[in-house]
Parts: sequence; structure tokens; C-alpha cells
Amino acid sequence: MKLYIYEHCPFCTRARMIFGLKSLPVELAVIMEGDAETPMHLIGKKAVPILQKDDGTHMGESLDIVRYIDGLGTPILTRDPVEELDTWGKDVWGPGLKLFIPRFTKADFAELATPEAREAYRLREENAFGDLEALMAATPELLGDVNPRLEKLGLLLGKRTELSISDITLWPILRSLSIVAGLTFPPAVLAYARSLEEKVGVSLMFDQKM
Ligand SMILES: N[C@@H](CCC(=O)N[C@@H](CS)C(=O)NCC(=O)O)C(=O)O
Repeated sequence: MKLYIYEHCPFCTRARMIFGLKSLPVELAVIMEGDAETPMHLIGKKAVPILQKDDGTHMGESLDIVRYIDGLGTPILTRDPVEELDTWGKDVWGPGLKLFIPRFTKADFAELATPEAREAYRLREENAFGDLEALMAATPELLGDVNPRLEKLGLLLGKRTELSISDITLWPILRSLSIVAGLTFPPAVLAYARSLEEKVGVSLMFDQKM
């Protein structure tokens, strides 16, 4: 199977996670930012992730892909969703985006490998979020909002042994936040993030912190 992604994309990370967790091989294909033609041709809209199944058909929507792949063989997302984690993710998403999106536009990702692609991405995010430098300048207030949320997440995580769809939505948010200098992952959050990093085979972004 083949998975079309952007490396930075949290929705694509969801789809990558299930392949890693199930130890299923998948060919990754990075779509360049600014390339509307490839996704339009495959699923009729400009969005990733896109899965090319073994029968040659394509599907979009990250959680549909996760459920489809989990349904092949023995499912592993066996536990019920964890409501508190889902709520935590929904609540942190707004301020989190304001922290990680402007940084993504400056970071090192395959889909931004040409100046044209980086500019296409910058413009796409500027259209969605307004002045990205103004967002960078708002970092102190945003850190003041998100750091206490990370503290709270540490208390929620506890000892988790079985995986659920909540982990598939939560971990990509933490991966995205790991690019933000000035955020502190409390020990329980860091242990959780690192343990899933190992299992899913997708790297956190602490090494690109800015
Ligand atoms: N609901 C979709 C959302 C996917 C999504 O928004 N992907 C973003 C990248 S993070 C995208 O493809 N945006 C289209 C673009 O390039 O404009 C899913 O879960 O797969």
C-alpha cells in the first residue's frame, strides 16, 4: 500500500501510526506543498493523507484510513475512546495550532524542499491564520496557555496499556507541539510521547525546536 502525506501533517501522522503499530509495511509518498494536481487526481480534493489500497483504489480521511487498516487482521485499537484525552486534544488544538503552524512554515520537511513549495505552504497558512509573524510574536501568551494544559495531561495519562483511537488523535498533537521551544513536556507526557514514537516509527520534532 502507498500513503500520500505531508511530513508535518498531524492527520497524516494518524494514518502513519496505525501502520507502525501493526508493523505493516507502507510506501510513503510526500506530496509537495502547492501540488494540487496529485490529490485532485486521486480523491477529487486537495487533502492528505491519501491511502492507495492494494486493489489500486484510493481513500482519504485520516480516521477512515486508520479504521480500515486496523480492520485488516487482528485489530489493535481495542480499548474504548478515552473521553478526557479527546477533550484535552480538542481544547489544546486552537492555541496549539497558533504555536506550531508558524514554526512548521520555517522547518525542515520534504514537502517544503523547494522555495516554491515553502512559499505555497506559507501562503496557505497565512490565508488560514493571518500574519504568521504576529503569531510568532504571541508566543509568550500562547506558552502561558499551553504549558498548564500539558501539566494537566500528565495527570490524565496514567498507566495506559491498551491503545484506542484516542491515542491516534492525541499523539500527533504532541508531535506537533514538540517543535515549540518553551513548551515543557512533564515526565509522564514525555514518557508517553517517546514510548509511542518508538512503537509507531514516526519521529517527534524536538530536534527542530524553534
Ligand atoms: N479531515 C481530514 C483533514 C486532513 C487535512 O486537513 N489535511 C491538510 C494537511 S494537515 C491538508 O491536506 N490540507 C490541504 C491543503 O494542502 O490545502 C483528515 O482527517 O484526513
